[in-house]
Amino acid sequence: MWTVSENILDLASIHHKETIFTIGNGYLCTRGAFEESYPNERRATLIHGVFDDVPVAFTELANAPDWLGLTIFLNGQKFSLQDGVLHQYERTLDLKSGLLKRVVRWQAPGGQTATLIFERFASLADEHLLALRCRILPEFDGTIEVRASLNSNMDNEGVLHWRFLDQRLIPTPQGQVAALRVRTRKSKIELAYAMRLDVKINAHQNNQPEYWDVESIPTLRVARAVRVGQNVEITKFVAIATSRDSADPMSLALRHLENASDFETAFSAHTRAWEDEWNRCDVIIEGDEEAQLAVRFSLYHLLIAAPRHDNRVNIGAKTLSGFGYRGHAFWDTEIFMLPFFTFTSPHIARNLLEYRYLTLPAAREKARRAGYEGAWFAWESAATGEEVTPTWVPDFHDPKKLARVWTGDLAIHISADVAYGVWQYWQVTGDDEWFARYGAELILDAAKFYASRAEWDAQRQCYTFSDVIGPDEYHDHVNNNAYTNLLAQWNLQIALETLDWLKQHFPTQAQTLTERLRLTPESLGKMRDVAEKILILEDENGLIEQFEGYFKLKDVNLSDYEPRTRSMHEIFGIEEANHYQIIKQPDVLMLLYLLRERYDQKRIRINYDYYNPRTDHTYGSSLGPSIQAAIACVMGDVEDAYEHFLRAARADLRDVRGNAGDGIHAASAGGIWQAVVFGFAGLRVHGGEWAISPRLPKQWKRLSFRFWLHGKQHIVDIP
Ligand code: IFM
Repeated sequence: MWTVSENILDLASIHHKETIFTIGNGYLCTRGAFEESYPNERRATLIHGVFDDVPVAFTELANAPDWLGLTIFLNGQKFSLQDGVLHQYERTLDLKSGLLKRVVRWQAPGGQTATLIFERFASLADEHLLALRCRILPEFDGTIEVRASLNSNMDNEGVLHWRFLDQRLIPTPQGQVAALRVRTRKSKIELAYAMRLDVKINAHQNNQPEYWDVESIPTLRVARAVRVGQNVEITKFVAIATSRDSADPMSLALRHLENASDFETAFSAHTRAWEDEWNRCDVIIEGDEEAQLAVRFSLYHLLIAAPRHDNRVNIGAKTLSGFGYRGHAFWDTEIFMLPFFTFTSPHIARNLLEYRYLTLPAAREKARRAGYEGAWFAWESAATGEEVTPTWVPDFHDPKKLARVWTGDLAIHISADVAYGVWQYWQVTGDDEWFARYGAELILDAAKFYASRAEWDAQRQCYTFSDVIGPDEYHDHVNNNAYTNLLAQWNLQIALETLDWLKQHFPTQAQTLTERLRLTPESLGKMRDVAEKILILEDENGLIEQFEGYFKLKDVNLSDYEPRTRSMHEIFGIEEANHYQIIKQPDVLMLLYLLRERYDQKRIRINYDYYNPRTDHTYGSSLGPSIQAAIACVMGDVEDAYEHFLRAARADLRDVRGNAGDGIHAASAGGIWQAVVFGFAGLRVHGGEWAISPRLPKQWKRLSFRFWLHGKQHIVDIP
């Protein structure tokens, strides 16, 4: 199963389908909007790092000029699926090659019929290059006209980020090139587009498109007389570069366009690049087509959003496939997506972690402003790492009212999440040089933050973290969230280990960091003290209280609210949900999952049995089900695990929450890989060693995947 397809046109689900059919190459992604426009579409191309922060309050990825536009006329009648008669329709995304194809047999209102085959890809071999081919097979004698445009009048759902700079026609040895330059209004990032149109009739080159100098929409146009049975082939090549890549982005774009000779050659290079990706990353599941497709679909979407040549960007919670969360990165990266990259594509994992390294100044500033030391990373992070979580958003009960978002102020677990990603990368890759150069500083400065943030409770003789929000966002302003306390403790412990290791193996770097981070005997002593005396709310049976007072909240029986189509947050309301034990996503269980080597089966079981029935699995956070599946596997509850796994698998493909139109649920996609590899296959690594303990769903006949450990690739094949 390598294809996601549809054979019925459903313009009512246009946003969902645009997300599903997104193509991309780690530099940019383009949603699966059609070449021709439709009302209400969310046509978008999002390019890594191209953020702008006016006129919005919080920075967002600016919807780049549209490169897809192709307006087609058959005998003067504009091709549109809303008119005429649609005799055949099929759209397929080939996950293996990243090719989006649409086959349409359409009869114009005047009776002229033609088959139109559209194909597009964002080259993985050359990340600046995009290709779109349209083949038209007319069943009439008459004319065909095609207008190919670059449209800079794009907005982010009404918000305009672009200032038009200029456009012109550039003659090149390969033909006329239409060029466009625009710039973001505040961040002043320049984008250069270069477009060429190659036209063939019955395989013969026929290359003289006409240039239309439509302001801000440069267009190349061809109109040809055609006869029944002829084959008209239009290839639109577009190259894009930004001032983030070069001081002269237009020259860069033109060079990349020049390298594109024809569609087939560019496509071969692109498929070879995809072959390499899948050789590293593919997961094979036999006996369960839905699971197989869902896993490949998830990995495809992670791979098209993954920066391969840029460590100044991260992957947003909705990848580059939609406007949701404005392109901001969350803990979703380190805790949900990163393990997939660390185990299969360490070069990508490094970029993602180096992004955090580059945002250390902003994280230090965030901590300093709040009165603390060390690095407190932004809950929502964009170009610089400054906190960009919106403070107010429309209330889902009444969009005319505003609801306060507390995560940017209270979610302190993010620093330990980053440290977790760094540590796991090091354990799995054994990349000591990288760890000494980047990783150690991230871990130590996050630990410094916790040491300074911890409050001494003289009465109980312990350290506490008051007024926080944990992974379960149904409860805010809580004290001593277990996930936060225990992950901070872990962070403090590994920070001390890291410094010892550095002193032994990289003494100069140990010295540099000791000075740079002012790691005095007192501050190290404080780290040790907090790690030893942090408050842990665990009873004698091992049941952990999610936060202080959680067990005193009103209990809830979720089956009393079934059947339902809304989250419990929506049912109870934001304030009221705080008073119940209902949780949005694994919190204590998330902790046990991450630190599972520290907990025995009995302690995990008692917590699993308590928190599992109190979790809003279906409509709570999309981050929950995959992790719930993985932890259910640890329990040996394979049927339960499979049920949770399917919830995650369907999140985007079936649009379970109705918000897939905002973009792919990237954390869920990464969690799906973890559920399969760490859950069903039971992969564990320790040092350079690894082991599996498979617990496959009964219909799975085979599970196979690859991963890298300490520079060596391993293949797991479970029959
Ligand atoms: O990071 C998550 C959070 O855990 C739950 N709400 C959505 C965020 C972005 O995916």
